[in-house]
Amino acid sequence: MTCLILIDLQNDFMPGGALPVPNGDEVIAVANRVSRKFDHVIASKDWHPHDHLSFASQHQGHHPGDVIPLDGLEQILWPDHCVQNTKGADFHDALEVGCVNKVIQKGMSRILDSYSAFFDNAHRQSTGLMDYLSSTGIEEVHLLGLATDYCLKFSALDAASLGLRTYVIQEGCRGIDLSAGDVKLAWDEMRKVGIEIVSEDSLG
Ligand code: VGL
Ligand code: ZN
Repeated sequence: MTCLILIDLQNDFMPGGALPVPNGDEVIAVANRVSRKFDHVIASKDWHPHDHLSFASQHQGHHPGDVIPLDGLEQILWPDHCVQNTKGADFHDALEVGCVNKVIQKGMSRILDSYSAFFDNAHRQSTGLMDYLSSTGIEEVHLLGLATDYCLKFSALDAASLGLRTYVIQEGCRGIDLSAGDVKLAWDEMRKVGIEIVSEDSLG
């Protein structure tokens, strides 16, 4: 069974959103074209409470981009984004959600961020995605989405370390590059652990 995982194709990560990924909207057309080629499509949603502690607004004197210790981990502070049940947390309007078989929410625990669609950043809690894949008989995943250097990368790294054959569809990803070079490093990190970076054209 072939499976595509769409990472965080939500309004707040699009140009004009709260945490815009440059050209993030360009991947929607890729997602729509590619979704038809897979047996099974899963979409993740960053899904934060309004007072999530990854938000700079929750920490007096801090600004987006600052890094603080949070519950034993280094946390990058972000603008408020993807608050549960807001327009910013909705999928982009042009995403063909009819193709999506399953939605996975992440980042609900106030104190812990969750870049990966599999586990929170401390690897304490699973989102249920791996159980879902196992019970559906899925052993191989293709991923695309936002952002290359955060949620996409950590989802792909977890997929590979869980023993799934993992492919990332290059044209379907855009990154933030908070520090110049982050996106390139993310691609290198993924390749190093055996993740295959593929182009849309190579899909059957
Ligand atoms: C993301 C930063 C904060 C992402 C989510 O989807 O890549 N990045 N929350
Ligand atoms: Zn987030």
